[in-house]
Amino acid sequence: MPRPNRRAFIRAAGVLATGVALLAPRLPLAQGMPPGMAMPAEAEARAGAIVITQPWSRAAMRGGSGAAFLTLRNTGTTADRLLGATTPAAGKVELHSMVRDGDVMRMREQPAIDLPPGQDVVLRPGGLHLMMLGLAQPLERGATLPLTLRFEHAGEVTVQVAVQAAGASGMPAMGGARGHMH
Ligand SMILES: [Cu+2]
Repeated sequence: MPRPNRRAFIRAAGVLATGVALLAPRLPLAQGMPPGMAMPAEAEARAGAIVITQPWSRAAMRGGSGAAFLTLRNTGTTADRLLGATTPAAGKVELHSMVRDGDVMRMREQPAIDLPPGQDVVLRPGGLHLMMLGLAQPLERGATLPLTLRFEHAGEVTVQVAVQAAGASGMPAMGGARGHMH
């Protein structure tokens, strides 16, 4: 009877595909980013051993909330932590993670984001992000807003967050390898 075998094979292939899909988001950013990516000079900032790249957000309405995303690379040999952030564009900024609750993903505030030495920590849609609550102004596509990050050891640094379209899933140049974003 070839049928049950075939079914088992399809099931195994499905499990494998799910495994790959789960692993893919954990790849270091450098592997997911096409070479020659256009990046404004101010898009990379540094605080001590922490290098911050690709700060971006999505268009959002005044009074609402918005999420900011970026990559934190700890180039040092000791652990650090992101403790918080502030921006004049919002009343409050919280550190959020996404946790599965049954069939839905929910945001959960956390006190800090761990930055292990020698590693990239990527804040992105569906994962860790900086939640800007009570936007004092609308976030308009093409605009930038200052965001000051506070680290336990590296101190503070202000980055310029580039506002993308409301439904953006990344910086526009990332579309090169993953499909058109505009
Ligand atoms: Cu959130």
